Amino acid sequence: MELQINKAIIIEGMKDLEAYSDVDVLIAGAGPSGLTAAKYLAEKGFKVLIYERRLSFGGGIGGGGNMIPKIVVQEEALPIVTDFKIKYKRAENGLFTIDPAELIAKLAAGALDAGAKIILGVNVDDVIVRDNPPRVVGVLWHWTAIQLSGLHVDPLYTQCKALVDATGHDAELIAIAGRKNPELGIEIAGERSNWSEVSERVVVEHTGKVAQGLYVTGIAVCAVFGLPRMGPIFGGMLLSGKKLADVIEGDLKGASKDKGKKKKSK
Ligand code: 48F
Repeated sequence: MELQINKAIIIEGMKDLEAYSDVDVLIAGAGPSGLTAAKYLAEKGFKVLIYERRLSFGGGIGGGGNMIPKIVVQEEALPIVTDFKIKYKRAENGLFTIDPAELIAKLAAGALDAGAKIILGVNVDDVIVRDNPPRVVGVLWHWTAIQLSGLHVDPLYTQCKALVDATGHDAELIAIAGRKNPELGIEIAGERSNWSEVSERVVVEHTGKVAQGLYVTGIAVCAVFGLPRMGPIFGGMLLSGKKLADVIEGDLKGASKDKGKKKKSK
């Protein structure tokens, strides 16, 4: 039996790694924004992969508000909450509360049911770039266990048409891409102190493309554009993920139309 267990895991696991080494959209981070973007992108027919550093989903959801087990969303986010079949309860001043455990489970189930793939325990370390025009075309990744060990092990690659930084407060992938590749023209402004009402609006407005092939969603948007943070209100994270799916759809469909035109004119 042991050999059959081995064989099943190795063959099927390697098949997955090979099949997902080239995707339409690669999302770094399975927090609320990454999971939401993944569901809507997969529903639009794109091949979507999430790499998540931890062995669990949800990013900052699980801690609720300072470990009190509730998070908050506002009315504008309820259509998304309903799409994921998440239960909510009305609170005061146009706010609604949600159980963090339910939010984590249903965001992940929604992304997976829509066809997105999630691989846990993967740390996205760096980006692959090309010039003319300067653009991001993929990532370098390690198993998190290797990264934590400090061993000098070379990474592997995943190629993508769109790379999404959904890594949270530090926008760490965009920071690395910008620092190592000045030609991408990325400047990280740094997250500002809390102003929930403003932040929930501007985080969605600024969600989108940062450089050719590189996109940002979620709280990472605040670090990139110098916007205030918002605390344990999550509507903006969901709305940011959904908006990003529309932005990427427009860009990728536009790019494939341009390719079609070039082929015809040859
Ligand atoms: O931090 P996180 O939840 O980001 P988010 O989707 O949501 C932010 C809120 O949780 C909260 C807030 C607003 O309500 O202020 O903080 O923007 O999830 C980010 C996920 O990315 C993973 C990390 O483990 C977490 O699950 N992650 C971070 N860096 C990497 C990564 C990396 N380099 N490679 C892979 N995963």
